[in-house]
Amino acid sequence: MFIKRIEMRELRMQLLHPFETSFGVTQERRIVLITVSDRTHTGYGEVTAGEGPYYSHETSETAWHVLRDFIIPAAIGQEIESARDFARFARGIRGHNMAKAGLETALWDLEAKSKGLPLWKLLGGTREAIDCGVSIGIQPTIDKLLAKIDTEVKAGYRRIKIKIKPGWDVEVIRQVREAFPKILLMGDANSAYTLADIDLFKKMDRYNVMMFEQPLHYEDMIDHAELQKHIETPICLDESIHSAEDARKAIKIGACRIINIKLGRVGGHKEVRAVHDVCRDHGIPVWCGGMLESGVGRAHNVALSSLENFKLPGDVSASKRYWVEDIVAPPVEVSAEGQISQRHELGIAYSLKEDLVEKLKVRSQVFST
Ligand code: OSB
Ligand code: MG
Repeated sequence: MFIKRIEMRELRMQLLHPFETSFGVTQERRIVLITVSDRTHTGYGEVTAGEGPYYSHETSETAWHVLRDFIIPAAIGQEIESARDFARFARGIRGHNMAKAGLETALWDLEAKSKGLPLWKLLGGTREAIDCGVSIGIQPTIDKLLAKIDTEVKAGYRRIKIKIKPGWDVEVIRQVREAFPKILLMGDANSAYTLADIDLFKKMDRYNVMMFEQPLHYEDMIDHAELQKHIETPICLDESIHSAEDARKAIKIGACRIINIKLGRVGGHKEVRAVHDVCRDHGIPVWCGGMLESGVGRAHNVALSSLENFKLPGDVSASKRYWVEDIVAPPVEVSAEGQISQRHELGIAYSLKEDLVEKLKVRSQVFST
């Protein structure tokens, strides 16, 4: 593949509903889309960084900078065999995994299209349909949360994740469990607690919660291993895992029993595969996390969720939960049974609505040979 042209576009997209976590509220997304072309085909990728440095240190702006000034200049005009060779263009760049994944994933889409394959097949996936869950943000009242859960359960979603934070935890979990005795329920704290909160986790341990996601510090493994010794509920790591090496270490010390894999956080499809394999080899199930993506990032998430060890429902849900109109056609849809079927078109298998993208675009930059 000859990297002939790369375009970065920043889009502004309004979420249908504000999304609140322990680290803040998101209403407007700044989405950086990457388009890469060789002489024949075009691949698409999405930078999943947030607007502010709250989930991680990266933002849409830092990703723009790192891509524009370091990654893209190293890639443009280069010939590569496979998207696996992307590492060459990021050599020496520490961190900034979401910036890297923006171009890396676009190259995978391009490679799949050049080879005449759907991306999920090129990645080695086997799941024709993936199980979907939803992530529900912190709500103004518990009644509003219960109503949202009811809507999502009726829509067919197979697992409900609620966001928790100090003051929105034990009582919320208790009431949700009382109202929905049978649902697969989990809580995501986005690093809002410390080991001083062990007793609170012991209280939440009673409600048959599927997992607590990233309860402690965003870089920690040691304290998570300690917390796991005191509770039955499995700990799932999100923020702390940036690579297969991180996953290996976390598993080794007992810091988690489940791992959430996010394409941006680990730097692209190649590392997703590596994290997936380490987890599989240790009997640790994984699931695909979400970052309030547009249809492009969502399509990549659908494809990677086809790998065998994605044994638990992910935060990959329908376009219509996020946007009035998604930028891909068709929109990503979830069946009444709570699944998304893999498509058989080439690459990410969803096409980009160019007119809509141009309308949402606030800036762009083209690099070409
Ligand atoms: O921690 O999983 C998270 C969204 C933004 C940042 C972090 C997280 C999330 C979600 C939303 O939980 C998942 C989604 O619906 O895309
Ligand atoms: Mg999370």
